[in-house]
Amino acid sequence: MSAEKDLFKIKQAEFLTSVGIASEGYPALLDAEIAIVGKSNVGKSTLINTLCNNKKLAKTSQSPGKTRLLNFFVINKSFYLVDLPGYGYAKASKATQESWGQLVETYLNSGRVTHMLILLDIRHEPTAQDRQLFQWLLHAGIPFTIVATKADKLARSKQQKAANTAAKLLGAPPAAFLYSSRENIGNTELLEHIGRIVSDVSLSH
Ligand SMILES: Nc1nc2c(ncn2[C@@H]2O[C@H](COP(=O)(O)OP(=O)(O)O)[C@@H](O)[C@H]2O)c(=O)[nH]1
Ligand SMILES: [Mg+2]
Repeated sequence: MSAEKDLFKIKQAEFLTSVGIASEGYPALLDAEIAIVGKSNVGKSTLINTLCNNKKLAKTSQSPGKTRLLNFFVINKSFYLVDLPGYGYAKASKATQESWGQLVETYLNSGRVTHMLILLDIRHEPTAQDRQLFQWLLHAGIPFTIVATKADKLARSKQQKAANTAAKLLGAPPAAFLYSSRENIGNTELLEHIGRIVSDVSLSH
């Protein structure tokens, strides 16, 4: 068998449903569920669109803080990518921030999430909210991967060090994937990683 045949590919991606605080429940479980978190505007929706090679799949926004729902995308009819609502939007009201916390904390503790991709902007230190979310994740025992987004904003020679430093400042081991949707950095590596996560879960069932 050629190595190429073994490469993980996203052949099919479709939006299934959104879940908010007032929703009835989550969709039926699939083989795996990979949730994507990070503050507003870090590049969550763009990353999903780049991974799936479909610019219209997840709504991206110039004005941060608009998504208030968990958005479930079915990939290859076998697992979910879940776009979580962002946090840390300065103009959000206290009530909005509380409902965000309730939605996300309940979801993280639901036992559904196989793996989290934690997105950090490669240029910025993690915020207090990034660190709080990371603590929730540790508490819930969810395996995670740190992804440093917008790598194109730094010179190539500085990217990996800045990404690892961001992970370390979050309180995680100092290792992060580099990613840029704009310059196509790290997409192949992240796809491979997702392929491994999904096949590991399938093996353990
Ligand atoms: N330079 C750069 N900008 C990006 C990248 N990914 C996303 N953006 C921009 O960042 C903004 C927020 O992206 P979005 O995916 O909506 O972020 P979300 O709020 O985390 O879902 C948009 O203006 C995107 O065009 C990237 O890799 N490089
Ligand atoms: Mg978004």
